[in-house]
Amino acid sequence: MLQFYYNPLSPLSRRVWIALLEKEIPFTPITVNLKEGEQFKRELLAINPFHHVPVIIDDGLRVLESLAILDYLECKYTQNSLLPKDPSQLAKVRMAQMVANNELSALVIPLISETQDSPNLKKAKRKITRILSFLAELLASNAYFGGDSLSIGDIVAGNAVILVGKLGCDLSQIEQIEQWRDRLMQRQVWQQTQPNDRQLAIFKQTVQELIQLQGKNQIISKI
Ligand SMILES: N[C@@H](CCC(=O)N[C@@H](CS)C(=O)NCC(=O)O)C(=O)O
Repeated sequence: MLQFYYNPLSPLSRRVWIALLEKEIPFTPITVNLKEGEQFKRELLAINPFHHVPVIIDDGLRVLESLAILDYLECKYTQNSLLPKDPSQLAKVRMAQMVANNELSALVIPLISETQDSPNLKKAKRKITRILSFLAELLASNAYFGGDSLSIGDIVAGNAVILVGKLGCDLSQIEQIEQWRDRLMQRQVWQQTQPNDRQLAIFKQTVQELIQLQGKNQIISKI
């Protein structure tokens, strides 16, 4: 059976976790305790030399990098497809995915580390508003980025947007985004995988500790 190395508090693991559950792929979960530094153990470094989760091992194939894993799962397991065939829908799905991955994810750091009156926090929030407006434009009147059904774009962008919402960004400023977030959160898989308040507090504390240890710039790729 497919082995899934992950941590339930890791936002990038959550992308893969959701895809596995949404596609109803049987898997064995293996929790890596990042707080205890388990990712640096010899056996885990053999699986991912960059000491990151998520990683999957499927039929003897090791796949790391969350976006590569999502594409692999979609290609190998055709049920409950997460990618549209229509070119314009596919373009929208990929834009949502890439903008969330390349522009939005890094802004989680200032939301956690900056004080309320900090200019960096204000700047980050302004950029988040710009990103949310762009995502709303992509959604237009559709339920999801690829049309009527959930896609990889919704999984990657949805996780990032839900997280920035929980970290104090006002999602109600854009009605379409708030409704889309609510639509995602009505899905049983999303209710099962999103962190509760206690888990969110632990995640924030872990990020703060990493910032103190390594500095803000170094940890952006690690959350
Ligand atoms: N680009 C990788 C990044 C994975 C990543 O940074 N994972 C974090 C958790 S969300 C991690 O394992 N951090 C532990 C560490 O850096 O030691 C991906 O998308 O899979």
